[in-house]
Amino acid sequence: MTSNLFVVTVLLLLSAAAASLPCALRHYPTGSVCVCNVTYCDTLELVEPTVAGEFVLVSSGRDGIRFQQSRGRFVNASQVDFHPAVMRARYRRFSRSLKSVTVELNRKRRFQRVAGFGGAFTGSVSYNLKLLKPELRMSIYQAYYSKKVGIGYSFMRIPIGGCDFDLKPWAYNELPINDGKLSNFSRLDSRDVQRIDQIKELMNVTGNYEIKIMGAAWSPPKWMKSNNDWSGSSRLKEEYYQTWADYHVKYLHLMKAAGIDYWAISTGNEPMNAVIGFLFIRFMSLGWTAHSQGRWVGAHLGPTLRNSPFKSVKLFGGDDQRYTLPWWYSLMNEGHPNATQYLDGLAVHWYWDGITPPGLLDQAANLYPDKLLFNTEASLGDKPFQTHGPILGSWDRAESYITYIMQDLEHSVHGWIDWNLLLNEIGGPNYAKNYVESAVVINSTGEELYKQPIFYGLGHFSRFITEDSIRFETTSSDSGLAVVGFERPDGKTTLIFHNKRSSPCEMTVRDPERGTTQLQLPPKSVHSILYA
Ligand SMILES: *[C@@H]1O[C@H](CO)[C@@H](O)[C@H](O)[C@H]1NC(C)=O
Ligand SMILES: *[C@@H]1O[C@H](CO)[C@@H](O)[C@H](O)[C@H]1NC(C)=O
Ligand SMILES: *[C@@H]1O[C@H](CO)[C@@H](O)[C@H](O)[C@H]1NC(C)=O
Ligand SMILES: *[C@@H]1O[C@H](CO)[C@@H](O)[C@H](O)[C@H]1NC(C)=O
Ligand SMILES: *[C@@H]1O[C@H](CO)[C@@H](O)[C@H](O)[C@H]1NC(C)=O
Ligand SMILES: CC(=O)N[C@H]1CO[C@H](CO)[C@@H](O)[C@@H]1O
Repeated sequence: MTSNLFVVTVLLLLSAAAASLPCALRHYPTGSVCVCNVTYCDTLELVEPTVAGEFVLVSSGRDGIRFQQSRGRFVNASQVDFHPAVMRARYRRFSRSLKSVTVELNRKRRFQRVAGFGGAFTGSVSYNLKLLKPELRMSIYQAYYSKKVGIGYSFMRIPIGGCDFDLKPWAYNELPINDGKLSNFSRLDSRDVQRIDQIKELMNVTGNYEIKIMGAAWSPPKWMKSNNDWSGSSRLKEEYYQTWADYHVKYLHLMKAAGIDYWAISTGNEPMNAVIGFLFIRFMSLGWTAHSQGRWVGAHLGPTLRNSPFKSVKLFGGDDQRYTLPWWYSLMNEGHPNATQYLDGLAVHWYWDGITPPGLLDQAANLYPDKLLFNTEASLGDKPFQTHGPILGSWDRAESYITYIMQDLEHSVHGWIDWNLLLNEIGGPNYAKNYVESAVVINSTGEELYKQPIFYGLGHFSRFITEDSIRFETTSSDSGLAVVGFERPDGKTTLIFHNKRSSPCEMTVRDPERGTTQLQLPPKSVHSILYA
């Protein structure tokens, strides 16, 4: 299970200079995880290349490597610094199965500017963190949000009130009922207070005080809804349209007073759940048609937010599946001509991406070129025929993430936010038993954390594609090797490669500005290369 497959052909095979702590790999029948305990947790520490053409390569794969580093240098093809004979000797072991692939860069063809990556801090995440030994809590904060030793997340999604990842459904001002003035929404819930303490601890420990927080409500208190219930088919009662807008601004006020500033809110999580999904979705939801949500946003939420002290908080629409693109937004405007004008961004969820064409993302981006396009939720094990909850060490699940993150990046997406940062062994807690996978799993004893392959898959993007990186065109000569490329604001280039094959491949990268390099990629592996 060591990294034997991995050779850089460009001579300069320096020892990994950075003092990353390696993964403490543990094998389960279903795969391999990296174990963190109170005294140990692996890190990703990089010495970034500074000399033109020098690179650091970070690799993870099915066979057990995790963020393994090597270094090398691009050479000009004309210089022929590397000789095919040398390579052949090194690669003798693979000579029969080696597939040659060429990757070409075209920096002149440029696409979207990436904002960043993140995860969701649900009630269950907060609950799980509370179970952990303090040292492990610090490790998980670092693992996700440190830009020095972790995967450098910069976004965080937080439910406004409850969601399904909680011990029970909840909202503010559940009592008194029919209280249009929200007279009892004057303080935060104790669950918020706990979460705020944890977020402050996270910021303190990681030194990352710039985290951009996005809020989303799942459901108002039951009395605002047509069915007076948490789940099932529902709509917002017309007489509470303004109350529901005020509720959002009250929440922003109370969070600000507690020291947490929001970067954005959405118009509400998955509005279709309580319109078409209520037969199988058992957790708190509020149903909207696009038309009525347009009326609410155009006449209530939009003006209320823009006339409040939180006028610069961004507003994201949709927050639902890809198949709602782009028709949801045009129907919103039929509900109110100003509806989409209030939106700064379009939020989309991953769950049906497998059967919905990614071209819908580009259509939405073309129709609304000034709006941010974010994936705001994804988690595996949601379908009835799948294993719910974590599969420890599943590389297939990491590959699924890698595939869909790349697909989104190739189709106009600016930001990518994962679902729960941390779940327990069964993928919860979740009062609706809607258990799913998570990139990091806790042992409920609080003594260990398991970093799943998904965590590394995410990190290959989030750590390297820094804020304001611009995607440029890349092509691969083989469909088994996927690649995306970015020019970062610090002038460095990063490429992420995914060898989907069950065999190694020999890859030649041609960058017209830096030259050529050859790398060998193990079977089923993902790589980030960063060069000056
Ligand atoms: C913690 O993990 C490290 C590295 O795997 C190991 O050496 C150590 O024994 C572990 N400690 C405990 C208490 O399990
Ligand atoms: C206000 O809400 C709290 C729960 O947060 C509840 O205990 C209390 O009874 C409510 N007050 C009124 C007047 O309904
Ligand atoms: C931040 O950490 C320092 C020690 O590293 C501690 O003294 C301080 O109380 C912490 N602040 C918060 C808000 O947690
Ligand atoms: C739409 O917004 C404009 C200002 O941008 C305002 O003048 C107009 O009245 C609004 N339309 C409606 C129907 O509210
Ligand atoms: C969690 O820890 C307990 C106690 O050490 C152990 O028996 C159990 O196997 C651990 N769970 C996993 C998934 O390793
Ligand atoms: C590493 C190296 O020598 N790179 C050079 C390759 O050639 C291009 C253009 O011909 C130069 O710009 C690079 O500096």
